[in-house]
Amino acid sequence: MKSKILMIGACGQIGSELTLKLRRLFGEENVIASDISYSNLDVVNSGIFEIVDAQNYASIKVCVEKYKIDTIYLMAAILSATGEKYPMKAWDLNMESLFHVLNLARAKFIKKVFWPSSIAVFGATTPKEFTPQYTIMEPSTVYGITKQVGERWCEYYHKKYDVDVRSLRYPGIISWKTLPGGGTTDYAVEIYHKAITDGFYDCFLTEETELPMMFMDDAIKATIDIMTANKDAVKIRSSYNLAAISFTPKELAESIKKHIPGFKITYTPDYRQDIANSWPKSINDSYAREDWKWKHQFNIEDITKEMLLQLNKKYGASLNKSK
Ligand code: AKB
Repeated sequence: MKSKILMIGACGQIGSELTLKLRRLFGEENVIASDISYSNLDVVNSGIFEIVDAQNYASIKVCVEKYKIDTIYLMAAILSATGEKYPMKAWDLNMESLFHVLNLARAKFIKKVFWPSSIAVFGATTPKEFTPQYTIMEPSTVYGITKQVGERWCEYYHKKYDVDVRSLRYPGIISWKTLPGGGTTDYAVEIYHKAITDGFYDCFLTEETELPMMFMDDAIKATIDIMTANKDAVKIRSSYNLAAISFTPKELAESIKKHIPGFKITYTPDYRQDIANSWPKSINDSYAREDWKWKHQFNIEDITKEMLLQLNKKYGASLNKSK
């Protein structure tokens, strides 16, 4: 029997692409998308969609029972930059939603959970280069604190209640379909949009701020790989380090200039600089590579080529439409 999946936060940056991919793989009738509003029409119109409030246990449970869900991907979250503006909101959403889903699994309403963690679990005292899986973790953002605490709870529910919860520490994710919202790594998406629409980008991080990044296709692949791996292969039940590439805003701008020679970039660091300064520059993800054979595909040049190609089509199409 095919698994019945509920995506919570299906209109967001990762949730939307994950929903569409899972629908292609497992059939649209087996992937129920949900969010607090109808904010992504591709997701809403490509299968079953329900309004679900991730902070309301009953709202999730009704949906689980209605569709006989056995697997939940919990993609709703407030990210690092927004979390610093609304700390209590970030704490409440990120923690309450996780407890609701873990408790549904503990009570055996569902069998499997995916919950995303982040490089934000690391902090200023963590070794910055090739950050190991097990190391000092003193996150300085509310978002990072929720992710670190969440990891501890995931491992606890796995050990104490045999909950099959799987998790990845995502780096910054680069995609062209849906915009990210409220993160520190968002510059690496905005830059491509601005390169096409304005030929210019004012970056909110300094030119030498190196951060771990990944193309969306790789992030989706990693997520589906860990969720379809044999239970025994998933040895880490807090969250796996996950890596692809690392670069600075200057290096990213250089790769864009190869395609748009006139592209200009300036740097006006804001409050997000402190967040970025506290995060690793690069990640050692050898456990993921060993345990469930993770391998990334896209390097910076591949990403730039694909982003510019797809966004050119997108903006070309919308310009034509407005004519
Ligand atoms: C953010 O910048 O907050 C996120 C993340 C790295 O988790 N993209």
